Amino acid sequence: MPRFRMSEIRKHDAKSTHPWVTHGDKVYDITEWISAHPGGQVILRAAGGSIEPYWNIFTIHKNQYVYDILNQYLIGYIHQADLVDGKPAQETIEDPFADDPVRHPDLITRTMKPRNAETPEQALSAQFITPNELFYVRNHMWVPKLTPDEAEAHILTVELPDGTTKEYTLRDLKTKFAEKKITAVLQCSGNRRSHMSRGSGRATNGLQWEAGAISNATWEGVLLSDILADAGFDAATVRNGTSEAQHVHFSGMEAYGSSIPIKKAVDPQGDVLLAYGMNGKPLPRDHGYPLRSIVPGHVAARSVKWLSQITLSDEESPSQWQRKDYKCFGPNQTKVDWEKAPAIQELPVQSAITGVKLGEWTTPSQETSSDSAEPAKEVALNGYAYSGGGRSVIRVDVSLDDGKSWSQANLLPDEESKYDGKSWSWKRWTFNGAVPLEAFKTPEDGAAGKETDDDKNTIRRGSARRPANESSQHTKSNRRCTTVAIKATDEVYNTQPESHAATWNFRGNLATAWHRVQVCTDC
Ligand code: MTE
Ligand code: MO
Repeated sequence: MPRFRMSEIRKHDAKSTHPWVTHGDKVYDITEWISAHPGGQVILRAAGGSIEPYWNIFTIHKNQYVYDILNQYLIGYIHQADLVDGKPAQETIEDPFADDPVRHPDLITRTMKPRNAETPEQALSAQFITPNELFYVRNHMWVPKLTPDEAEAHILTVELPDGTTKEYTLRDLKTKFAEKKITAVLQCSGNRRSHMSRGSGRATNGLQWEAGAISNATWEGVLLSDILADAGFDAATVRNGTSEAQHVHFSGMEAYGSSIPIKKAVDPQGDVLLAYGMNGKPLPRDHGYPLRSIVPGHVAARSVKWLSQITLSDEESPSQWQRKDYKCFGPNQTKVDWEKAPAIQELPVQSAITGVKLGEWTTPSQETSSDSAEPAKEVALNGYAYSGGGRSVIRVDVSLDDGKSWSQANLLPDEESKYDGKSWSWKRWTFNGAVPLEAFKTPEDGAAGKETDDDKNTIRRGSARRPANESSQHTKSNRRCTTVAIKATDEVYNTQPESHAATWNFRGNLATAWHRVQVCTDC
């Protein structure tokens, strides 16, 4: 069989009429395979070079039957001159993430390739609208790159159940349909997963997010229901039960995909957008430039970035992110039947503490103090609360003694963002209170050793001086802690579970137990 120089292989890229890929020192002509490839055109991303870095991302390919398929297309080998120890030289293998955009340094990086980063705590409750550059990033693969011209000409294909298709360029969407703005939260199903792992003492699979895999933005775009109607889909068939289509699939340019029920897509109060703008600017590349779906009230996995295809179908999306991920099981179930659990769509009620500040010791005044009157430590808390399905949060409860007694936080009067009675945004809350001295326990009392969600967020403030009237016994061990806890309730009175152990699932999805943070002070 012939041997090919790398310079020749490079010419058989995605634009060539005969795309090639390499694996090891073998060269394959994949022209015939593209139309049959289950992942579609995405295989072209590897054309002109090695397929291996992609298989490291889509590990499903590391399978004998995949090698067998590829072997049918073998046309030769890489030239000896381009091999080092029988393998292609490292620098000839392209990094799929080489084109990823530069990210704001304040984002908290969980993984670089693919890029996953959470919004820093200060930014979570500082503003109602998360700035674009601090909005959390959750990518399964690389970030597609389009020039502004390519973006305007970017084509969205809509396929109806009978197989007919209609194409829209981004320009069509922007100029031929009414623009709609929706302010909505996106929350990853893995938000607070690390709290579930620590709080339950059981490891979970997945990115160990803290409380920052959630953000709120104003999205500009067109209503999905308008586009479906234009493409020839009759929404009345959904209402009268004769619709063949039961699901709307969204496919991204890098092969990510998922789906939502057709009911949500055509619900006049559903507000599903095909968005090209974010907070008044074009979508940033990390967030789906030039087009993404925004499914308010649903898990963010359904808000598909770099959107290129919409398919109406009687079945859910066949993608692994629809069928083999983003589902929950019982705490005892570790070998699971994926088919049996529904895909997560609407989100449950969630809340988190994103800031803790300890203030001064306050001493009760002479008149009000009784014999037992004790000094207390001022504490200021803030955070967010959110519920899925458009259900607004009606109350946030705060406990300064780990759940024994509760008070209510103050919900900030942010823009209501109610759309036909639906609330798609988070609510920010603040709380000012005082922790009585007796609630602070020395670590020996057990408080500091107890599992809280936020061991690493433990607040240590040594600034406060010991109250003058405190007895000398406190001088020996001076670090004292208490656990503050919060929970939110939404408009249908759903609330958060007390323990992560009770909702633990091996994938660590939907970690919504009370957020508990240990607050320590040097008395
Ligand atoms: N869409 C594409 N095309 N690729 C992806 O990896 N990740 C999904 C969703 N849409 C993803 C995607 C997941 S799991 C989440 S949580 C959100 O995008 C994150 O959106 P963001 O990065 O804009 O915050
Ligand atoms: Mo996610």
